[in-house]
Formats: sequence, C-alpha cells, structure tokens
Amino acid sequence: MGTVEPQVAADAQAAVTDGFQLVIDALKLNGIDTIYGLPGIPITDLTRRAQAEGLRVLSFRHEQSAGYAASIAGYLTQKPGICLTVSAPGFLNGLNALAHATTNCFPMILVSGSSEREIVDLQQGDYEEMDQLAIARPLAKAAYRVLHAEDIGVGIARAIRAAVSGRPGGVYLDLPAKLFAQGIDAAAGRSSLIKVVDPAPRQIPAPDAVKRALDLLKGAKKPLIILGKGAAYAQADADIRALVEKTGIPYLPMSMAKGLLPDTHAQSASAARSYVLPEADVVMLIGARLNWLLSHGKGKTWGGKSHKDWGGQKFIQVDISPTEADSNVRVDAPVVGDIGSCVSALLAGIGSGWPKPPAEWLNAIAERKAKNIAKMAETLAQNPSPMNFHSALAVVRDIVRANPAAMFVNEGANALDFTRSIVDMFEPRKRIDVGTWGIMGVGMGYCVAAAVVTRQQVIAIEGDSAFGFSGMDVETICRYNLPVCVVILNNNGVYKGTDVNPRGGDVAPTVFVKDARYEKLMQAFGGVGVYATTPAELRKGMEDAIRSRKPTLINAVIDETAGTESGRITSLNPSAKKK
Ligand SMILES: Cc1ncc(C[n+]2csc(CCOP(=O)(O)OP(=O)(O)O)c2C)c(N)n1
Ligand SMILES: [Mg+2]
Repeated sequence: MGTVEPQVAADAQAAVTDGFQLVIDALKLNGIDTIYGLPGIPITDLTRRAQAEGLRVLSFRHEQSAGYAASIAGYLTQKPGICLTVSAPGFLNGLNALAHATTNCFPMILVSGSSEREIVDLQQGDYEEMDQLAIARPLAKAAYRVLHAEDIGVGIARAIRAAVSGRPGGVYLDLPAKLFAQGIDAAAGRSSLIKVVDPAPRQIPAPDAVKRALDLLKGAKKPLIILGKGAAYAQADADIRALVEKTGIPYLPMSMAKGLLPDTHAQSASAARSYVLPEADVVMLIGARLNWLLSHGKGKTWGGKSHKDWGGQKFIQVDISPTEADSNVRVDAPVVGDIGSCVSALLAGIGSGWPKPPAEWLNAIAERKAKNIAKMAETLAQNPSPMNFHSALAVVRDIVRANPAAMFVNEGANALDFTRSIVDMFEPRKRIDVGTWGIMGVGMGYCVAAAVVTRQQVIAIEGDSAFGFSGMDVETICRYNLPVCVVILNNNGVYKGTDVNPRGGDVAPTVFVKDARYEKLMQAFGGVGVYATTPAELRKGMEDAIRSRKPTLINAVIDETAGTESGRITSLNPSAKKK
C-alpha cells in the first residue's frame, strides 16, 4: 500500500490543473519562450513555475526595464514580448513601456497580477488596490481581464492576436490573484487552450491602389523613398532592397530603419536630408508616419513657406493602417496592407524596365552628399582634448563597421543625435533606440532583450542622463552574463554639464556630479569597468569587450561643453527667450 498511495496522489494531482499552469501552458503552446518581469505577490510562483517548465524568465531590477525589454523583443521577433509584473505599483512601473509599445507599434503584452475584484471595485482598500484594467485601456491597443481559469486560453489568444495583427501594439492582460490558484479539470483545461492560427494575417493591398502609386511614382522628376521602422519590423528586407535598387530612387532611412540597406549605399540620401525633403516632388513612405520626426510632412523642412505650409510634394504612403493616410497632409496614393505584401506587389508592378530617376536629381543629391560627407570626415579626423562627441563616435563608427552583426542600442540627446548621424548601420534591425517619443530609460532593458533574442554582441551608446534612468539594470546584464558593452558619453549632465544656477546654492537642474565614475557600477557586479578619456582608450575598451563578450561599461569622458540644448530638437523647446 505504501508504494501505491503516492501514485494515487500523483494521479489525482494530474487530473487537476490550475491558473498558474494554464497561463504557462498557453504561452508555451503559442511559442512564447521568454518572460521579462519582476516577481512579487501574486505572480512569484508564476515566475518560478514558468522557469521550471523551461521558459526563460529574466528578472529585472525595475519593471520599466523589463517592459522596455519586452517591447523591443516584440519588435525584433514579431512575437509579443511578455512583461510580467505585480499589481498596482509594479503594474504602473510597467505601464510606461506598454504605452511606448503602443506608440511605436511594437507587439507586447503586459501581464499584471491584480488584487481582488470584489474589494477593488468597492474600494475597500485591498493590498495594492487599483483598477488596473481601466488605467491600462487608453494606453494599450487592447486590454483584457480573465476571471476564470477556463478562460485563460481565450484571454491569451486574444492578447496575442491584438498585439501582432494589423498595426502591432501593446496589450494589457489583467490576471487577478484568485485566478492563479483556481483548480479545474486538467483535461478540460488542456482543451480550453488555443494555439493561435495565423496571428498576424497578411493584408494584401488592392491592385488599383498599387497601380495608382506606381503611376504617380513613374511621373516623378524628383522621387524619394522614406523607410520607417515599420519597414524594418516587416522583415521583408530583400524585397525592400530590391524595390529601392530596381527603381534607383534615393532613399532616407528613419532612425531604426538604418541598415535596412547599408548606410553606405550609393542611393542613401541621409547626408543630403535637408536638400531632398524640400526638393522631392513625389515621396513614397514605407512604414514611416508623417509625425513630428518628419516635421508632419509640412513646413520649411518640406519647402513650405512657413512652419504650417505644405510643400509641393505628392505622397504615396505604404502602411498597414488605413487611417494613417491624410493624418498630417494629403496622401495622394495610400497603399494599405502589410509592408511585405505591399512591397512585393509594388515590385511585381515595377517589372524590369523601370526608368531610373532623372540624372539631374541624382547628381544634385550626390553633389550635396559628397560635400557633407567630406565636411563630416574633417570633423571626425580631429582629435581634441578633452574628447568630444565626434572623436568618440569616430571610434564607435569603426567598431560597428567591423562588427556589423552587433546589436546597437542608443539613447540620450546629443548622445543620440550625433550617434545616429555618425555611426553607419549595415544590417536590418540592428539599431534600436528611443523611438517615436524620444524616451529615456530604454537602454538597459533593450540591451538585455537584444542579447537574449539575437545572441549577438550588444553595443549601447548612452548619454549619462539617459543611462541613469535604467542604470541599476547593469546588475541584470551581469547576472545573466550577457555580451553587452555599454558606452556612456559622459558630459556631466543633461545636454551638457556647464549650466550654472544664477542664485548659487544647488547646482543647475541639468548638471550632475562632475567626473562621476559610472564604470564602477559595472565593476560592483563583477563586470568590466573602463575609464576612457581618449579615443584610443575607448577603442581598446570596446575591442576588449567584444573579444571577451564580458559585460562591460566604458565611461567615456566627453568635453562637458560639447553638447547643445536638446540635441537636434532645440527648436521644440518653448524657450524663455522666445516671444
Ligand atoms: C522619460 C524621459 N524623461 C525625460 C526626457 C527629457 N530628456 C530628453 S534627452 C534627456 C537626457 C539628455 O542627456 P544625456 O542623456 O546625458 O544626453 P546628452 O545630450 O548629454 O548627450 C532628457 C532628460 C525624456 N526624453 N524622456
Ligand atoms: Mg549628458
């Protein structure tokens, strides 16, 4: 009997499953293998059991980093990145990333435990009481709550579909504490799960929309293509490159579309941006929105007389969302569908005999490009002391060129703008940065996800302020021993380190501790810390990091006078000096 009893107990156990198990089973069934999160009531056991079941559970020091990691994992994989948090405060810490994912069209699911509905709804003061679903809803593409274990399969299926289909975005999934411990019959539980079929169905563009776009493009004298991160997300790299090359049209990559074609490509017009935008007559946007990053498609940037005036361009907009067109200016030829299907339809329509754009247009761009590139080369060749953004980034540029497969993370103001224009990218989806909002704090979360998802070396170029938002998660990088090299372009502050408080006393709001030794933070957790005051020291530090694949933080000391207010978007500052 003694030997039979445990068997009976095991059978009885196996006949019942619970909410914890069903969540894990539903994720696994849908090919989700990684959770980015931070444990605590009520999800601690979920993290433990998920790990025991073979999911990779990456535990962070702050939910915000976990959330940013999940969001960028979604961007890189086209599968929803999962961020798992506790209730109220943990949920709120993850919410910024959820909103970021929605804004940037990254598929992500924020899964948060929550407190007892009966108590929360009567506002009786439960542990971490908060109506999380209501708070998440306006920031998410969709928000769901599951109350019964038998609905977990549906809840997770809906969350996955909402995150990745159409225009991707952030989804909130609310799982109350009571749900996890609910037991149900194991067989019934199993059959309640859904393996989502075709979660992001292709959306084929209408043939007449494709023809309209190509007719417009064919008549152009000064055509231009703008590639956005939607184009990078689509993973239609070969077709996008073929479209650009077969048409011979100059193109501009938006920040995260850099590398879709190598930045050194002859057709790249990046170095002549301020010439091509106002001059172009037909602009084809592929997975790029006419938001503030493109000056809303109007104003002086586009050749308009004042900041509200439209230029003379006609726009073709290739986008998954039918409501994107006309959001800022008239779009003459919207092509609605998923980028992959749209680009392949455009390619088919182009055939082989497509005429190259007029030589006059191409030559004018080439001329400007050559001039600007020569000017930049001159600046980069200087070796001032102290080191400035340019002399430091000349090193980073060389290192990235020698390691084109490395993932590249970038945040800051000057540290972002200078890096984006100086450091060329050579492969698609290598550059990940502050995105649509210009958000600070994505750095360490992005580093972790990039390393985990791609298994490549990660290089992060961080402003000292930007780094501070998520700096503690260098411990996470060390704990998982990830091949991440963080370079802090340290100019002692936000934009620069030279502001002065006219009244004396406290330092100015933009200024940090002088000569802060950020590299010691990495050393504290067993990583490598490097203090670099010259380009040669920076180069050696980066080369050693890449050779060893050890977590490394290089504190690159930059001239504290080198930056400008707000980097390249000074004009958006409501300055006290302006009337
Ligand atoms: C979450 C968030 N908070 C604040 C800001 C405002 N902001 C923009 S850039 C920046 C930091 C710039 O300093 P740093 O990262 O050191 O770059 P630098 O210009 O000095 O190179 C800040 C605080 C922001 N973009 N996002
Ligand atoms: Mg700074």
